[in-house]
Amino acid sequence: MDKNSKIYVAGHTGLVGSAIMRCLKDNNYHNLVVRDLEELDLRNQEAVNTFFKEEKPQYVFLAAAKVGGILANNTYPAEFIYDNLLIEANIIHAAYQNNVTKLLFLGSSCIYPKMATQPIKEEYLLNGYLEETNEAYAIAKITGIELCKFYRRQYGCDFISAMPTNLYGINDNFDLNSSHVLPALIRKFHDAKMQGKDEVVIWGTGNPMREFLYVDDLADALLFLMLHYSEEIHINVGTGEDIRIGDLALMVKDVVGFDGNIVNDTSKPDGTPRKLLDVSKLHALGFKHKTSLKQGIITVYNWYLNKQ
Ligand code: GFB
Repeated sequence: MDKNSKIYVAGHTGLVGSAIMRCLKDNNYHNLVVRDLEELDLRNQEAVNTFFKEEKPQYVFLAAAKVGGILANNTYPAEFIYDNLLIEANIIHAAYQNNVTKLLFLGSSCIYPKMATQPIKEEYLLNGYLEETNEAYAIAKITGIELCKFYRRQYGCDFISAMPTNLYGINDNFDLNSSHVLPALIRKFHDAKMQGKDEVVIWGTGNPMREFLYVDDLADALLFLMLHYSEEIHINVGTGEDIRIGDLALMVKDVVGFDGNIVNDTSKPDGTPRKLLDVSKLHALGFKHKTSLKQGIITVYNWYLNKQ
């Protein structure tokens, strides 16, 4: 991929897609192709085919997806599986038909079995049952990985898959019903501070462990993989460190400057107990994340404050 290559970023307004756009621009890739949701419905096969035929992108970052936190995944499983299957199948097939040089598909750490040995190696895919709260999303994402694998095997396409851990960053979704835990905590502690409340409710027991990667570090990793990785097996992208949700809440509380109590709502699900990725493969290739969790939360909170 050179600086003039025509690059399509699918999902360019989302958390991940917008970080990829920043990263590509910062690295002087200027021939970028994007389409807003209203212009191109990626679930529509004909529309996707027409777009690829007209634009003929050489490289594709497939960051478009229907995503959400634990409650959204659990509440709308049909939408999560249907939308994601269509988006992936349409883009990957069109990329094959239009001779895309290389495509990078984005999955998620929830593709691994609920009780996977920790830290989770790439090879553990499909060796156990999935976590129920995000099974629909996981099945769709596993299908995306398999599509890349089989299009590589049968047609020789250079399609690769990256599995990011839980992500956070600017342009995240802060809606309390559909967001992931980190933006939800930022908003909850901020609102409680502003409204002078004396407690903040967090979901579940606070005991699950999660690994968090700052989205601009992910984008750097994706560019690195686009340039240097070309294998059939997907590759994990994370920090290799995790934290208890209860301790994450304390960290966000501290950054926001809220001095009340934290209360647990155990009627809400915990989800998978732990999903720490084994990132030794990525590290061996020469990539390591830069942003500490505390620094990342400070950056996102400042961005959130400016947006208010
Ligand atoms: O980030 P989150 O929604 O996703 O939740 P998952 C992580 C943990 O934080 C769970 C707890 O144990 C939640 O119960 N939590 C505590 C909260 N307070 C809150 C809150 O206010 N909001 C939210 N959202 N959680 C998702 C999957 O799982 O992770 C997706 O459903 C995807 O498919 C994504 O893989 C990365 O890590 O549990």
